[in-house]
Parts: sequence; structure tokens; C-alpha cells
Amino acid sequence: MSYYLTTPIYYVNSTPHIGHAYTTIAADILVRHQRQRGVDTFFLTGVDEHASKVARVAAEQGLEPKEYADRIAIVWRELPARLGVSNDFFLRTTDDGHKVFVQDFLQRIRDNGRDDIYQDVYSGLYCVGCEAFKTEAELADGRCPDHGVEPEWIEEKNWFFRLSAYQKPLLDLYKARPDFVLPGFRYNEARSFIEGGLQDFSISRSGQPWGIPIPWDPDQVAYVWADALVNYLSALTYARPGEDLRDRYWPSVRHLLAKDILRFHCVYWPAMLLAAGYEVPQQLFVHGYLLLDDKKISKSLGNVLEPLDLVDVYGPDPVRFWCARAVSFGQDGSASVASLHERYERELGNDLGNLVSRTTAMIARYRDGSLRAVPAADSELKAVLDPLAADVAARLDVFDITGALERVWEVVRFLNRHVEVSAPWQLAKDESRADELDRVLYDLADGIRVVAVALAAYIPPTADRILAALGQPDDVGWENVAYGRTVEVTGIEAAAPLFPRLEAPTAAV
Ligand code: ME8
Repeated sequence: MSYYLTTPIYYVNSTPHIGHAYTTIAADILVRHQRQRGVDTFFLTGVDEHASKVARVAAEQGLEPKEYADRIAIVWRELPARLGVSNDFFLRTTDDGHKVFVQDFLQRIRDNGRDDIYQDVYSGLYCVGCEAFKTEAELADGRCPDHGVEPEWIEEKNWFFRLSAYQKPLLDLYKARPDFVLPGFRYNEARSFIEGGLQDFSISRSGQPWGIPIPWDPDQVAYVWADALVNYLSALTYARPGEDLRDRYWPSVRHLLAKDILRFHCVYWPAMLLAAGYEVPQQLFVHGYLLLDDKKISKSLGNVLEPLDLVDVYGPDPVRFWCARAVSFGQDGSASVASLHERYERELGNDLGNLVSRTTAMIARYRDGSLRAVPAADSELKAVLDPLAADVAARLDVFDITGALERVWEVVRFLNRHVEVSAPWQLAKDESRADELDRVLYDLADGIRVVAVALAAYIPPTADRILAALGQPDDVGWENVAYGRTVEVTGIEAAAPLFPRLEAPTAAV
């Protein structure tokens, strides 16, 4: 069994913002979770470099496009690590391995015997911001609604892909696989678009040297989407030198993307794959937009709209936690830095951090740092934990990173109540209740250990710190999301706060 997850490869001509961080973090949570279950995983992200804008901006700066792209790619390459993201490969569409593969891929379509690639003259309006042709109906006051600019009139002889021939195969595919696109309303959106009729599209551009040459017509380069989408396959052919990973990870691939690029991924891409003789992906999850309530943010925090600035202030784990929790994954929603701060204090600091501090402090104080292993078959905690592993896994199997996290948080809340209800400080006063105190401390430690393992995909270093504070092995295998696996230890000390207090962001005037 394998689990191959990809995010869109981001346009190198933009700078990373919270939306980019959002997809990458969500993908990392899903992949880390599968690894915890012992699944063979591969996680791909990267940059899309052949946009026309790259060549234009490079020219303005007196640079070669590749020179310019090399400079901009640095911040993108660093982004995953700064977010605690564990991608297996970072692809650049200027990689030789990618270029060679794209040429082979397009040639396969041309040679498939169905005349799927043909030459025609294209004239129409083109938005450089979207890297897409636009119809009049898609414009508002003659401008692209997303970029606010007037599209350019383009007339050129291009190579076309016969997408129209794939309406029936795509509808058959959607019918046979009702979970091909998730959530369901996105599946319906993609299917309706296909039902509405598909138009052939140009897969090449002429008169522009920046791009991958069309193998049978090197005066033209591949249209940026016909190049970029292919990355999901090309990466597998060269990410590990000397190995071809296609048999291992294709087609068990899941693509994670936002709604803005649904058509390219859910319609064009499967059609291109069918035309080139490849299997289509297993699943595509289309998430909504995370909008940052961005207007009034503290000057003392700097411009915290940049994900890396947020990470500098709060650390990667709180940002990851907030991304998963602030907006139900799949829906649109807005979040603010104030909401990040509030969750940092209330949920991470109080609910989780204090629980760990209090529990370790009580073990240190009442038991001199020793924890006796006294699991009980009739423990209330056991009943709470028994369904947890399956419940969380089921939610993450359908990309519900928000629901899965809430399910873990129910246990965090239970444990906090359990401290209050069982009042270990009372039990500690009464020698005759020593066994009872041991059981309460054991259950609290065991519950916290389970929570740490269950949260390891979301906040990996924090999970490790919690396990270390309890003297437990750092094994986050999913089988450890179960009652009674905490081992007897000595030397537990009161843990330092996991999430120290930070100055609140204040609204700028
Ligand atoms: O489209 N909220 O790149 P791109 C959530 N290079 N996610 C967001 C977001 C927001 N506000 N804004 C962007 C491209 N995203 C092409 C893709 S793939 C073969 C080529 C995320 O830099 C989201 O995942 O414009 C979206 O799909 C992606 O960034 C688009 O990034």
C-alpha cells in the first residue's frame, strides 16, 4: 500500500503567502499521519517556473529568466522546512528530469493514434495573471476579475489538445468513482463542467523562448499548464537518481489543491493522462480559501501576514495547529492573527500545555517522579480512548484534518475534566488512597501520551517534547493510540511550559 500526496507547484513569480502555507501544512499532516500507520508514502511539492511573467520580470531586471527563477526559488525551497513540513522532494519545472519527461509525455499523446494533438490558429484574450485564455463572459468590465487587468489579445498558430474527445471518458470515470474528487460539492462542480461540454485547448505558445520546447516543433514551447501538471508524474522518474518510482506510487496519488485550479486538475489533467496512456490519480481533494483578516495587525509584530513571520513569532507548531483548526478544511473561511493568538493561549497554552505541566508536576510532587504502570480494564479513560484511533484515521482518510483534530481535542478536554473530578491533591492527603492516586496519575499520563501520538502529525516537535516529559519512547506509531501502553518510569520532572506566554498582537491605528 502506498500513499503519494502532492500539492500544487507554486508559481515562482509570486511570494509565499498564508494560502500557500495552508495547502503545504495540510498535506504534511495527511502524509505524516499515513507514515504513522506504516504506509509507504511520498510527498511532493515544488515550483512552477515557466510562467510568462517570469520571463517578463527577468527582462525588466536585466536578468536571464533562469537566473531570476533561481533567485526566487530559494524562498520557496525553504518554505516547507520552515513550516516543519517533511516533503520527500521539491520539484522545479526547470529540472532537466522534468523537461525530458514533459517532452516524452506530450509526444506520447501526439503518437497515440487518435489525432489528439493538432495545429490550429488561436486568437483570443489571454490573462497573464491566470496563465489562461478568457472568454468575454468571464471578464468584468473587460478585465480579469481575479487580476484586475485587461487580458491581451493573442493570435498565434498553436498545437491543440483534443479535450473535447474526452468528455465521455471523463464522465464514465466520474460515474464509476464518486469519490474521485472530494468534497462532494467539488465533485459536482467538476462533473457539471464536463457535462457542459469541453473545448479543445492550446498546449503550446509561440514566440516565447522561456519554456519546454515542443519536441516535434522546437520553435514553440509547452503552455505552462501542459508543463506544470505533468510534474506529478515526472518527479517519480528522477526524484531518486537511478530509480523509477512510478510503479511504487502511481496511480495511488492524491492531489491537494485549492478551488482556483479545480478545472486544470479535475478535468484537463485526467484527460491528458488518459491520452498519454497513464492511469488517472486516485483522488483529488479541493480545499477552500483561507482568508486572513489582514488589515490591522500590530506593527510590533511586523508584517505578520507572511507565513514565515507568523512562524517567527509563534513557531511552526502553533501555525500548523491554527491552519488545521481555524477553518473547516474544505470550506472557505477567514482567520485572523488575533484568532491564532487566542488559540495559542487558550487551546495550546491552557488546554494542552497546562495539562502536561500539571500532570508532570503532580507525578514529581506526589510520587517523587515515579510513575507506576497500573492500567485498569474498567477505566473511564479506556472507554474514551478505545474508539479514538479508528475515528481519527477515518476522518483523515477523507482529508478531514479539522474534524480529526477536534476529535483529539475532545480527549484533551476530557483529561482536563478528569484532573478536576479526580482531584489528585485530595487523594495525596490520604495514605489509604495511595492506589487510587496511582491509578489517576497513570490514566492522566496515559491519556496525555495518547494525545501526543494522535497529534504528532499536526505538531510533531511538540508531540516529541510531551513524550519526553513523560519519559516515554518517542514512537509515534499509530498502534500507540491506545489505552494502557504507558511504561513505568522514574525521574519525571515538572515540565516547562510548552507554549510560553507571548505578547498579544495589538491592532495598529
Ligand atoms: O496556481 N487559501 O500556483 P499558485 C488557500 N502554479 N490556498 C491558497 C490560497 C488561499 N487564499 N491562495 C493560494 C498555481 N492557495 C500553479 C499551480 S499545479 C500543476 C500549478 C494555494 O502559486 C492553493 O493550493 O497560484 C492553490 O491551489 C495554490 O496555492 C495556487 O498557487
